[in-house]
Amino acid sequence: MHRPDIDSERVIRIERDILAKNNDAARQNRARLAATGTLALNLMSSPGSGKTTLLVRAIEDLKAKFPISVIEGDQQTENDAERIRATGARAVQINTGKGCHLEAGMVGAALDDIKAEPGGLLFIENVGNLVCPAGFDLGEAHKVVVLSVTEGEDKPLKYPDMFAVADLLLLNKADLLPHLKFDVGKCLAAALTVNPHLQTLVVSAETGEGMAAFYAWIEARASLSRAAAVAQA
Ligand SMILES: Nc1nc2c(ncn2[C@@H]2O[C@H](COP(=O)(O)OP(=O)(O)OP(=O)(O)O)[C@@H](O)[C@H]2O)c(=O)[nH]1
Ligand SMILES: [Mg+2]
Ligand SMILES: [Zn+2]
Repeated sequence: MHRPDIDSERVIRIERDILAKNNDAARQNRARLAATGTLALNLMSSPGSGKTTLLVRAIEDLKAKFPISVIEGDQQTENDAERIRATGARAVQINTGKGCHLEAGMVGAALDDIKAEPGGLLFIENVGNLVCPAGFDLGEAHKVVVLSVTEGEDKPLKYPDMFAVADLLLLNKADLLPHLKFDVGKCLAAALTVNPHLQTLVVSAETGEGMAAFYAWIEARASLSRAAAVAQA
């Protein structure tokens, strides 16, 4: 909100209403996902950190074990959904137009289209943006932030909100480290300064380095989601 003609109290009221509406929709999504024992992960990063590349590889490696669906968020184009569909997974593309993040209501509408199979994985790829997606609960089980080594090790300090709300950091493009002055330890320390509970994995979506640990992380949480749905039924 940068309109000088709207007074600041009104801006705060509008923001509060938007977030309250979002939180209601997120609660509904979370209940739906819990009923089917679906593990939903919300992937967030700056544009180009490698979210879709990570998803394509993860789907290829996990599709024998889980039914997998993907909700793709971008301002424009169907490109990422097409990359996902090439793996055989179901994908719904949401175009946000001028919007710069996904909201829970959009995810709820996409869930109607997807009809996720019970006990599966749902990956939500948020709009490439390291700032405001952090503020919107989509009903996911976990938020995963992707940062690539070409972006600079101080990003967690500059954009702390995203790292504060995430449960897992995937530090991607590790294959490029030999070509860069990038201190992995310093970057992870910055992330942990912002969020001491953040779990961190160093990966390459290009070579597959480190991905087994990500899959183990997913599988552990997917079995908890399945067990909770069985207990609830
Ligand atoms: N070297 C290297 N390149 C990568 C890796 N992961 C992704 N890339 C490249 O980074 C570029 C962007 O990757 P995408 O997967 O499209 O990134 P994204 O985060 O989905 O981008 P948006 O959806 O536009 O926000 C592509 O050229 C990928 O090939 C990696 O691990 N190593
Ligand atoms: Mg993408
Ligand atoms: Zn936004």
